[in-house]
Amino acid sequence: MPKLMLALDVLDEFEAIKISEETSEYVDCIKIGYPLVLATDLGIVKRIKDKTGKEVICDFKVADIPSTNEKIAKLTLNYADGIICQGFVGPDSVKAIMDVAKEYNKKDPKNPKKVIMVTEMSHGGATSFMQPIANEIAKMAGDLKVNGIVAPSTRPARLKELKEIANNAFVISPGVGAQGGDLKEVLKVLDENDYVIVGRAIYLNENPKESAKKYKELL
Ligand code: 3DU
Repeated sequence: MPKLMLALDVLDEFEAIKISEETSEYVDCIKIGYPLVLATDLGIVKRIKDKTGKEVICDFKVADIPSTNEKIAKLTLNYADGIICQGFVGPDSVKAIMDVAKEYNKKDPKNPKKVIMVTEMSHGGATSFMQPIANEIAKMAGDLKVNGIVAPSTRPARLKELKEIANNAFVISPGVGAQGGDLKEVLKVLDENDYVIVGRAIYLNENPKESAKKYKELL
């Protein structure tokens, strides 16, 4: 049974806290990204963690040269439990982030920071440029031993292939709900170490708690 990761892409702090508290019974982890952080500030990560006690992952899809990736990772992991980066920028850029995570983990080994790398994205346009190189990116994820990869629930066959290639990395997978991914097919691929990401189908529902409960039960 994979876990449920809430993608909290709302643009208002009050709403973000309200939804994360209401759904926390059913949600295993919360993912926040540019929408919420730019609408508030990076401290929102800590405020959500304090209110819910959940792990918070920052989806910044970091994709820069190593020295800039390092700076972004230092600032982000000061608050967040994990960070999402792009793999297409190559191993040195990803390693720079992993090195920052290692430094934090030396100081606090009980709460290890997670580095999660995007392989192939879930939207249609990802088939143009990302899909042709995604298997190699997944192989790099396995070689580098990143903690996790992002792979698409909108393409269960690709999800399966990328998970197999990335080896020991857990998978966090967007695409179920608003993007139309078939949860039944996804559940044939993912296991208890993996996460199904659901955003709009929960936070835009008139009753986010009921929707989170429904997804938790379906998982
Ligand atoms: O489509 P939803 O509303 O369930 O949200 C999906 C989330 O996952 C959202 O935060 C989006 O930015 C993120 N995501 C993808 O949708 C696709 C990817 O390949 C990677 C991240």
